[in-house]
Amino acid sequence: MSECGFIAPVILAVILGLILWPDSLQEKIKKRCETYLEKHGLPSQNDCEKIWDSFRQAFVEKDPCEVPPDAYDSLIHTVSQVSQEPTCNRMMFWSKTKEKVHEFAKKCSYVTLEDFLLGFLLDNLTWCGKSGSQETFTTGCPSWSDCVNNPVRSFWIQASAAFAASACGDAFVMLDGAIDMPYNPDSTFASVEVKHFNSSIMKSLTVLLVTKEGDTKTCESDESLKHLQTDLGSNLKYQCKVVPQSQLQTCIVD
Ligand code: JS2
Repeated sequence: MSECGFIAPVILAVILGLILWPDSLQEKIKKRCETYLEKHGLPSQNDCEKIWDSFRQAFVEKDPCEVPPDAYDSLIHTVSQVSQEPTCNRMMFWSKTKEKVHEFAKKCSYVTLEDFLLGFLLDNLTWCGKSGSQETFTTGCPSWSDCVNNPVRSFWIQASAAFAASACGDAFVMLDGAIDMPYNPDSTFASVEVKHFNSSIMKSLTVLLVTKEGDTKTCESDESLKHLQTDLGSNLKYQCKVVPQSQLQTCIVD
């Protein structure tokens, strides 16, 4: 086969790939935005464009280690104008239980941050910008621990704070009963969310301590949960229930 005969199909494949596969960050986020609004029966108009612009301005043209959490305040405000579902008594936090909590929340009609538009848009994505560049990048970005004010870490801190501050009625948190410290002071749940609970709208927090066969940890025996109770203070009612992992599918956590 002549060289031309070989190159043409490759070029065609690349072009098709670019058209059929939304690989740019902007396309991914706009697609997620439209999917969410449609699923929740919300009018999209040009809201997804506004959301993209608010998101982009938080980190584009900035050193990827100089993006503080409040850089996302405009995005959080824009998203709150577009989609604000009252979900009192169904909000669920988590720590070290991401897969389990999302399966449980979906089956048992709870809502996590990732079920809200704000978390749904960016769950499992990586992004950053660069000084002096208008581009957005999804590779070569600082990891969670490379520097404190990186775009991804700052987003989840600010989004988690906003989610926690909006928690109303009875809220829940799924913690892992199989690890040494289910309530880890360095976790986002402990260091951000618990600190932003608002007892003027939130009444209680119930821990669902998920255990596997043979786990001996109980709500009463775990030292870290005593620290959670202290951190909650006296204005929020605290409850804790051991939930065998095998029971999660039944949605019965009483
Ligand atoms: C989601 C990400 C990503 O209550 C939960 C959520 O609201 C979350 O925002 O913060 C809590 C979980 O964080 P924590 O307690 O540090 O538990 P973990 O299992 O160590 O989760 C680490 C990831 C939390 C922040 N985060 N959240 N979707 O794509 C995502 N990426 C990161 N880094």
